[in-house]
Amino acid sequence: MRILVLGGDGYLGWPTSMHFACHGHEVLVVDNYLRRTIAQQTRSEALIANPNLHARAELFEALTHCHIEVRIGDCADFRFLEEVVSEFVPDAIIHYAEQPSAPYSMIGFPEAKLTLNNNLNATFNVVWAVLTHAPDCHIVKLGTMGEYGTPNIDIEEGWIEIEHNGRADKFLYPRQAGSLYHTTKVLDTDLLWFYVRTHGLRVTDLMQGPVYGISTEEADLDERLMPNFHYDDIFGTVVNRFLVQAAAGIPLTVYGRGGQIRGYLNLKDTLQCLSIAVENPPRHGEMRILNQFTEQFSVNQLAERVQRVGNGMGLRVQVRAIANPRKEKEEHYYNPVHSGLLQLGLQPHYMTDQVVAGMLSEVIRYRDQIDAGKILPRVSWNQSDGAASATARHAPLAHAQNAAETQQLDLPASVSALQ
Ligand code: USQ
Repeated sequence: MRILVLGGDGYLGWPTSMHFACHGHEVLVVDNYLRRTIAQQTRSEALIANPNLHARAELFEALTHCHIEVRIGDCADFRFLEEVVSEFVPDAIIHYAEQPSAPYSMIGFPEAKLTLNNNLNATFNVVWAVLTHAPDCHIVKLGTMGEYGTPNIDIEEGWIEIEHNGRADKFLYPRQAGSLYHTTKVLDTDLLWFYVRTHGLRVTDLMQGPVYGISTEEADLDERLMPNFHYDDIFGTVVNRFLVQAAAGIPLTVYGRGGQIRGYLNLKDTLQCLSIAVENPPRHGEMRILNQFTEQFSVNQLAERVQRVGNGMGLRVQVRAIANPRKEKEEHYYNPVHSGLLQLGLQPHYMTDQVVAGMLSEVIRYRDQIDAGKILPRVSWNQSDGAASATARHAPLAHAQNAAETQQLDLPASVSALQ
């Protein structure tokens, strides 16, 4: 198949591109390095420095004889995206091209505006590029379990049947996200569902939980092919952060009471899920929604596991509850269905002690590169606590208050133009 990966430089985008290229597909990746730019500006660089996409693709080809085509450009720029889609005419688009950090989206106005503009414009442009130039193309959209929030009822797989005053109908399951980033994903869902209903698009929406891991079959070939492994408070997800903290002898940062439950999955399973989605396209006019995680844990359970395994390896891992910078339920009911991908053949890699030990050993190899200054949360969901959030910005931007000042963010031209 001809597979277009949007956001191909990311933690998931790059391993996904290698995976499909190694499985006989023709892969074109697109990225504008927005995440790299933001990571530099917020001092959130990854643990292991990654070469740029052209260099990574060249190295990957030398090692595997599999080719990945690279285009640098901005999916929020419709002219650029329609050119790519009309030339490549993909069978499937994997759409990761979004600002993916919840904390970044909560720093303040410029960051929220960037997240909203970038994410919605990219999705809207994908829809129109497909309608105009590749109407048979299957759009595989990375959604998030965070769209559902943590309701006090079971979470269904995308849809819910509702009976009301003696009548019944099926609707999108209610969504109530906990950050502006997660809210842009809710808005994406609505946009896609509208165009599926009215224009017959074929869409798979993968509602993914937090991903962990550093290893994939292809990334293991050379450290320069590794995913961008972030451990800071802005781009690092909780398991990856705990692994780095354990390796560096920093107490594990449990936010609040630690009863927050989420559905997690290994990076290797993200790749499996993407393959399953691409190989099983929905019909025209169908929006298939799959909850993409393999097991659920509370933050406390994760901390206990990393502590136990780390101590077994001779580390002295401490756990410390710190004030929660987010607004989220710290004790709650959580029971999401996740049978769709299993029925389609997903074979999970569970988070066993052995898997945690393997990840810890890998991180320990890079212990000298860990910057302890990147660990504590700098972004508060509580706007009155703005001073803390401002420290997450590049110094000259700390007092940006209006759209004109946000131009200083030094972003790709089309993103800045949309502010
Ligand atoms: N947490 C801690 N300590 C930390 C970091 C996080 O207790 O040091 C807690 C958070 O408060 C939260 C949970 O761990 O309750 C998960 O946080 P996270 O940072 O791993 O994940 P999140 O911000 O929700 O976002 C990540 C990805 C995002 C994706 C989402 C899936 O960055 O792109 O959409 O996971 S989900 O969480 O299911 O919405």
